[in-house]
Amino acid sequence: MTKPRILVARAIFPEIIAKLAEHFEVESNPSDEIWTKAQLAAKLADKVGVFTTGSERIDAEVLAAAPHLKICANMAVGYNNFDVDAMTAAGVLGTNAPDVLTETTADFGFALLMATARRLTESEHYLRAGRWTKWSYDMFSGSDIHGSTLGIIGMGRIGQGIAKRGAHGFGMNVIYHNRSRLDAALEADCKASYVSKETLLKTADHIVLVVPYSAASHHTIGAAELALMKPSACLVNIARGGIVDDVALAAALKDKRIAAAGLDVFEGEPKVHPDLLTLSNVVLTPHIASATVPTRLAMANLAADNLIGYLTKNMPLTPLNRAVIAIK
Ligand code: 8YV
Repeated sequence: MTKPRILVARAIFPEIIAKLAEHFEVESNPSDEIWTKAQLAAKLADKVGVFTTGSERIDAEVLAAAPHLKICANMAVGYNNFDVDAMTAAGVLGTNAPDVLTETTADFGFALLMATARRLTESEHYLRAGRWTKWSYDMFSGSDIHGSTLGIIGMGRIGQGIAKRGAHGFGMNVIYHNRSRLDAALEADCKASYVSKETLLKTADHIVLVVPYSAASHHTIGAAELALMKPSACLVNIARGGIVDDVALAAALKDKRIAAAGLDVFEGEPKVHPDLLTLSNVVLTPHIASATVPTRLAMANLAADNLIGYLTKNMPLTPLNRAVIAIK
């Protein structure tokens, strides 16, 4: 009996390919070429499943070229690369990779906050350039993390992980804004208080963005919001490009209207706005918040297990549009 055909759209751990190959005929992408939309659509013409990452956009046009497709398994918790409505209309299940990356990503959010507030990369570049000739009293003075007010926008699992690190580890006063308020037990666990977006912007010493990307969250931080922030404040974005208006942020950083920013995600990434590259008060990392070996392996395993679970037993682990399962 021939095995069902699936596509793995990006290079991935060999053991994940081997695991998938026990169940499926796998077309993979070991050279990690980034396919155009037309190439991806052509490759999906005879596939029942696809393993995607954030770089593959699955929309109505791609789905129309994939008549046999039943599942798209994303190796990411965020799934703004999926048009979920179009997938549901086409009877295609989407799955994401939640939970397995929560603590690793919260660790990184905190690392980026620390690096930004304490001017870590800026000072390292200075040292490496051979410019450190003497100590001085105000050299690379930044702002404190401990005891300061941490504002978190987006209080899902990762936001809660960052809140706990701040409140329990660094004695921070944690305030948050979210579409819905957490229940009292979760708030107590995170030692976090719910405030309006405006109060958060005005009172936080440091702001971390962990909100999922959608049309509604586009430019959650733009010129108006940056104007409300303290001039001493740091802004950290580990959510998605497009949550921050990068042009407005670059202007605010240039004019020192806020102190500094730490960015792991960018509008139009992997391109980065050229103004950000020239500024010293911004820490820039290439979308690596979930990048530890065990976590990336866990994410890849979860995506693979969603493909295997759905295509062999009709039982995906982390479905996004559950309605599709009932229809099939
Ligand atoms: C991924 C992420 O590395 O999970 C997410 O939503 O942003 C990252 O952890 C990236 O999306 C690649 O799939």
